[in-house]
Amino acid sequence: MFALNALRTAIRVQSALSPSAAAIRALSTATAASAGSSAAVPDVSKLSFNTLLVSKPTANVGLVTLNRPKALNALCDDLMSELNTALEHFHADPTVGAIVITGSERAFAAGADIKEMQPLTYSKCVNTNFLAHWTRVAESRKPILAAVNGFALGGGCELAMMCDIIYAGEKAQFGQPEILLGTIPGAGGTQRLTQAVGKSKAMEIVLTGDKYSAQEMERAGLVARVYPVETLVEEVVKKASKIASLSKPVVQLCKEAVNASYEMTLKEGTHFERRLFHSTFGLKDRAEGMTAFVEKRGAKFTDE
Ligand code: CO8
Repeated sequence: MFALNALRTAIRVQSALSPSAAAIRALSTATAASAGSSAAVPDVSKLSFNTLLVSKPTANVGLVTLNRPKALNALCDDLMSELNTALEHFHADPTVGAIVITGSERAFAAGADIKEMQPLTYSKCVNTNFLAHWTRVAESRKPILAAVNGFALGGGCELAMMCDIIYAGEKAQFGQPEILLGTIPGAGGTQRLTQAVGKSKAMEIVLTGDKYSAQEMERAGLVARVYPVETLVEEVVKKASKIASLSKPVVQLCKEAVNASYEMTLKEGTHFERRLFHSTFGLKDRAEGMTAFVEKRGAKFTDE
């Protein structure tokens, strides 16, 4: 069992600088170091954030823990900017093959920060293109797994849906309550949710603003698997570590092919899939995987 809490505490570095600035500075230093020498790996312990904890619970997994406990991890602009920075860090780290995003046992995230949004006007939203930089998670090349305990509401549910796989603790609650606030979902709650659970269920969720259990959302197809609350993060890190141990280019192609199903017709999608499948025959890892099977041994992938 991972000593996650001890690890999180140990890697949190307090800084007198503005945490975002400190994080960005540390990231640029780490990235520059890694560009200078292919052996240099950006050091996660150099990052410090206001609203997140970051760590590497295994050598090949990056873990981001949303950390605004008093606000139930409400997604403020600062948190989303820091999340982008943390993701950039893990993308720059070649040893990381998969990323896990989690929150606390009480809340994954209770939505976008309503107190921050309350004074916004239409012109401000349009002029600043509000939420435009909140979708970085969905653009990740590396697989991202959500480990959801507690509330995943509004933007919290949308953030989970931007991830590639959603795992839930058995007391997790999902919902899109924006309608109760006189607004509508703004980061995929009407789109990704409908793709995941179908029109009728998605309509019920967004039109009532009700909360739904992890078990119901697993049955509906939103959640891949439900775990006990206390072991959720550990189990998800194990899944992420397994994915990260496979061929990175093949994992990436696989993810790209699944995501293409959102955008393409069946004919286009299966054609795209077949072409990507053909392309794996240009990889050493494809030769190694099949040879290892024939020789009855474990495959040793080199990401080539
Ligand atoms: N924003 C800001 N603060 C919040 C939020 C939030 N979304 N949710 C909870 N908090 C704060 C509360 O204000 C409270 O703070 P304080 O103690 O200072 O008053 C603290 O967290 C604890 O909350 P409660 O006392 O309400 O705790 P309860 O256990 O009684 O209730 C609930 C928990 C049910 C989660 C309740 O807090 C709640 O209903 N929260 C709001 C949920 C919601 O409506 N979410 C949707 C927000 S709109 C949105 O997400 C738009 C998405 C846009 C795109 C986002 C892209 C990623």
